Amino acid sequence: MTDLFATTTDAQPAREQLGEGAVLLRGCVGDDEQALLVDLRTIIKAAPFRHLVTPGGHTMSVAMTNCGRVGWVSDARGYRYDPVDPDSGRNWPEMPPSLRSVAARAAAEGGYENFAPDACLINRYKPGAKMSLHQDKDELDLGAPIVSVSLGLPATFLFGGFTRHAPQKRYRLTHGDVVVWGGASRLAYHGVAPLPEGEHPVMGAQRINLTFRKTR
Ligand code: MD3
Ligand code: FE
Repeated sequence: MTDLFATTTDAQPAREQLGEGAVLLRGCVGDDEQALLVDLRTIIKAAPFRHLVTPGGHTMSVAMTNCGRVGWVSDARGYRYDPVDPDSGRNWPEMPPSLRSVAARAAAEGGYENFAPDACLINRYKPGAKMSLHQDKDELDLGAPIVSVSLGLPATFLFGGFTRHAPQKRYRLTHGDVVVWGGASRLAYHGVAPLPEGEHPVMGAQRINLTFRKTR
């Protein structure tokens, strides 16, 4: 029945197909949020966020760290997955069960049973930070999806095609949203628009994005 007292438009659906093999699971973090945030804090203490430099010499506006067997790094030599954090000389922090289970649960809901990521790239956006249009193709197993978890301030995600100049669709990703990027979408160009100013009740003035990857 129509709600005569409704003051807002309908909530977004819990599940939305963004493209072939790409599914947005809104609020999929759910009850795992508290444990995930506690473990995230521990990871960030052991491997603090840093601004990587691209092979072209540009410092990224997004700050990054990693957990898992390997982490994504960028420097003058190029992009690669490396078991060692170059800032500490130690291995990256392990991927805790709280993170692993959110990724596995989302992957399964997206149609990928037994998703076993060995890397989790953690991106931190402060207002103004953005991620330019790119493809993720440094992973050897392109048959596995990438699972992304959004926390904190909402961002506009740009979802393009298979060439840099294909038209882009825009999606708003908010706290607790998870996207499973598999199939044909795995090699789509994508990026994030500059993060607007704001204050999130749980995360403060930032957005943190986790991307779970199977690199080999
Ligand atoms: C679509 N991160 O770390 S997550 C990245 O919000 C990255 O920090 C963005 O792009 C962020 O590489 C977007 C969503 C995402 C991640 C990987 C994808 C979308 C993707 C791989 C293929 C297609
Ligand atoms: Fe990406």
